[in-house]
Amino acid sequence: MVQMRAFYVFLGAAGLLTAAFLYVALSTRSARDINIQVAYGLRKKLFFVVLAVLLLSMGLTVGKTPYPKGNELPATVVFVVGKQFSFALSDTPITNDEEYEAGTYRTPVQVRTGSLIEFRVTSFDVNHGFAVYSPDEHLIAQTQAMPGYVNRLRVRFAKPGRYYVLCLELCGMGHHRMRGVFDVK
Ligand SMILES: [Cu+2]
Repeated sequence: MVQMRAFYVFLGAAGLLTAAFLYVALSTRSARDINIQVAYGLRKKLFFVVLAVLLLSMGLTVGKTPYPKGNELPATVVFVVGKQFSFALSDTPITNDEEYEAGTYRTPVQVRTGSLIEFRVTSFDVNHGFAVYSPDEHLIAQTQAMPGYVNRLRVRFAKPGRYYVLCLELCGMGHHRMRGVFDVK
């Protein structure tokens, strides 16, 4: 399970941090003279080590950011509005309560497998969490649904099926039953 793996990584990292604190606490119990030249030399070395690590991780991850693909046009745009306590999804813009109701009760929006889908997500009342779950109940993607803002979430779905949208932001008494639905064909 991903959660258990994350928990073990956390335990390992917390253990290392605790060991480092213990080492520093025990090794500095009694005062001793410090050679300033050596300390500055060490600081310089540490600076270059950190710089190398940062540059390396940037080089390895920069290609995976969404920015180089920003010019690609989505095949389908899905308009999403969150409102206590449901999500309305539609292939036409939702600008008022009437369109919101229509988007809530319509037959689920259909999108195509493998094509680039852009969700334009906003809210009519408070902040909601727009979280997309696959048919086998895995969290695929998420963004915030915020009043006054439109957040764009681009997703490519590999598997067809019925996908659910759940709210991941505690937004009120009916938060637990807040959901939306769409189909990937
Ligand atoms: Cu909620």
